[in-house]
Formats: sequence, C-alpha cells, structure tokens
Amino acid sequence: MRELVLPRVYPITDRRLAGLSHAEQVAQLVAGGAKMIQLREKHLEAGPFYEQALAAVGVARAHGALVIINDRVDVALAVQADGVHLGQTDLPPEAARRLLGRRAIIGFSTHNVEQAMAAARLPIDYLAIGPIFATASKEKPDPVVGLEGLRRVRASLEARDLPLVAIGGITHANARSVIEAGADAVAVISAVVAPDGSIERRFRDLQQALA
Ligand code: TZP
Ligand code: MG
Repeated sequence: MRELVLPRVYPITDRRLAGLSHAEQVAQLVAGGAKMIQLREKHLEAGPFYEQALAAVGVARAHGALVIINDRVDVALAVQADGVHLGQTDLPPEAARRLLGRRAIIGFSTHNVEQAMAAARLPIDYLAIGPIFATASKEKPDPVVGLEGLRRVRASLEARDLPLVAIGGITHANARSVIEAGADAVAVISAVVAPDGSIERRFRDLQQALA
C-alpha cells in the first residue's frame, strides 16, 4: 500500500444530478483544482460506464488528478484507474487488493464505530464514515452519524494512522466543523455537483472554506 495524503476536498461525480458525463464533470473539477475524484455510477451497466470512466480518466490524468471508481473493481482495472471505493456489501477489500495490487488506492465505507473499528484491520488506504448529516444523494442512507459519531470514530482509529474521509450532507457551511471533528477530508456530491455549469466554482469555494 502507498502512503496516501488525502486532499481536503474529495468530490464525487453524479451524472444525473449534473446532467453531464463523468468526463465533463471531471473537466470542471480539475479546472477547479481537484486532485482526487471518485466516479460514482449507480445506473449505467458495465459497458457504458467503462466508456465514460475511460474518458474521465483521460481528462484527470492530463491534469495530474487521481480517479477512484465507486463499487466496480472490474471497471477500475479495465480503465487503469488509481483505485476503488468499496461499500460494506461490495467485493471485500482483501479480494480487491489481490486483484488490483499493492499500489491501488482502496477506500472503504463505514457507517458506525463498530464498522470503523473492524475496517481498521483491512488492507485499505482510507476509511470513509457517513452519513455525517442527512443526505438526499444516496438511496436508503444509513442513520446519520453526526459530528459526535465522527469524533468517536476518529478516537477509535488511534491505533492505526488511517486517513479518515467524512461523507454525507457536507456543505460549504458545515465543512469546517467536520474537519475540526477529526476528518482528514470531506467527500461531497451535492455541495459541488450541480446542473448549471457551477462545478468548478463550487469546488473552489469549498476548498477556500477549508483553507
Ligand atoms: N455515502 C454516504 S452519504 C453519501 C454517500 C455516497 C452521499 C453524499 O452526497 P452529499 O450530496 O454530499 O450528501
Ligand atoms: Mg458501493
């Protein structure tokens, strides 16, 4: 595994919310300075997602940004992405590590302290916890963790220096409180992705709010 220094803001694409392809969203995000972007696709089948992810990786690489694929280890391998983001019911991180190799970035979603403590033993590069606040961007979200839950997760990870990503309902207004509660980075969809060409500006503004 590599030593991963997470950027403070970790944007996630949403094709339906943006009304744009993944590559078009990545183009706006890298223009705003994004260094690590997750492609999240819950509606396309593997073939069309592969085509979109391939194009998105091309745009990101040209700007030195990393691309992480949500859920799909096969697509990550096929497009030579930098890593995958896995949930509790996706391929286990150990299996993904065997398929993707030592240098791949593997992120893993958790939703409470127990899951986070169990995840600390896995071959992952960062751990995500959420939803911190209520979110409309995920179907059937787990119960809200809150800032207090985030603090408890941070404390429970003391034994392992694992980068911690907070996700869910994070906005320009509350992002600083999330970092102050112990997150190394904030992962966001709706704070940054919008259908009106404002992705670049929104990304810059969120980074600025955390500077
Ligand atoms: N996992 C937990 S909350 C969430 C995901 C994918 C959605 C985050 O979207 P938003 O719009 O930043 O709340
Ligand atoms: Mg998943």
